[in-house]
Amino acid sequence: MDACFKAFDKDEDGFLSQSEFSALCRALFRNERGKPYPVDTSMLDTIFTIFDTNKDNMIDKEEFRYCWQKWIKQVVRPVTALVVVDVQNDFISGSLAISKCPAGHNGEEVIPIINRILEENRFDLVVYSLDWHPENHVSFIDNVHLRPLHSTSKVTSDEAQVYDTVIFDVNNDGTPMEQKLWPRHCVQKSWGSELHQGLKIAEDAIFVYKGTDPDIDSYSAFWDNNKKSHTTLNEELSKRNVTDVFVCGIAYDVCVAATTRHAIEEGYRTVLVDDGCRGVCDTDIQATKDQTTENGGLVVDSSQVKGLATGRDRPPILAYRMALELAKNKNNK
Ligand code: VGL
Ligand code: ZN
Repeated sequence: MDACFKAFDKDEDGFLSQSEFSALCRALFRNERGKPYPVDTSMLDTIFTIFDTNKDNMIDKEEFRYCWQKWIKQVVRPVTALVVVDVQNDFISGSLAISKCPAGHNGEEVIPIINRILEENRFDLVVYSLDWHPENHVSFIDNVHLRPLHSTSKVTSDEAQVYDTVIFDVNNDGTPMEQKLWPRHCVQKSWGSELHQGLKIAEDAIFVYKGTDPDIDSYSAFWDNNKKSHTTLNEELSKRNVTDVFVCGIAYDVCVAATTRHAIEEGYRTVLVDDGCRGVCDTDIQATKDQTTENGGLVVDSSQVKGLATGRDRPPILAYRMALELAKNKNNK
């Protein structure tokens, strides 16, 4: 840390000026081959302002210590998790096989890609999420008669078709809840809910079960669709000090999309591995990529995972997002 400070304190005044700090950032933000990423100055200004806690336009040794401990260290050596979303039989060749959906994807194609990602990288944690529904789950088309619909539901129980969206009247008290209706799928302990047998299971991996409450669906591996109750995922990540979450799996525009969005919302540097996903509908898949990028995540090819996970490829956007996150947490304290 001291050596780094010294190296960039060119005028040796014991402070990093804005231009000295910018030089440090430009040295930091390089790809695997050492080529500097283009960085806009407004981004550098914002990062400088975040770490210049006392707003004297200089970063002193104490401010630098914080910057080093909470930011530079993580940018250079991230703590990584791979989240493999719902690579289960039902989505590949079972009752909700995505091959029958509009995009016509073959879910099985993620298997060799995810296996290769697991072979080529050493993640600090590997997580497999499983859609894990009870028999009476609210998302099953054949259960639509089990619960009252809201007066505003455009589709009635008798008319409802697979992939329609209905509005349930939660607790019959007038609280509306939208629900897309799916074929019965991923029933707990059934063949359809098992992970595909070709999928490599990493050592010390953990499994996260979602959609277990009969009355609420849960696309994300973090939160249910109403963001009321959470799985163990965030706790498992934070107890290992995970900084970077890589997401892949099925379905791209449903459970992968929701998991990626929540990973960003929870403050993780979030990387969506495009070719490690297969989905339902092309326009929704494109929207998932666009939203990920707009929210400060990264959409990459699996060949880029290694550079990112080892901290040798350091795109500015992930570091920038992390600095913003630090600022947010500071302000909330
Ligand atoms: C999923 C639809 C219903 C998914 C889960 O894993 O993407 N899709 N339940
Ligand atoms: Zn489901």
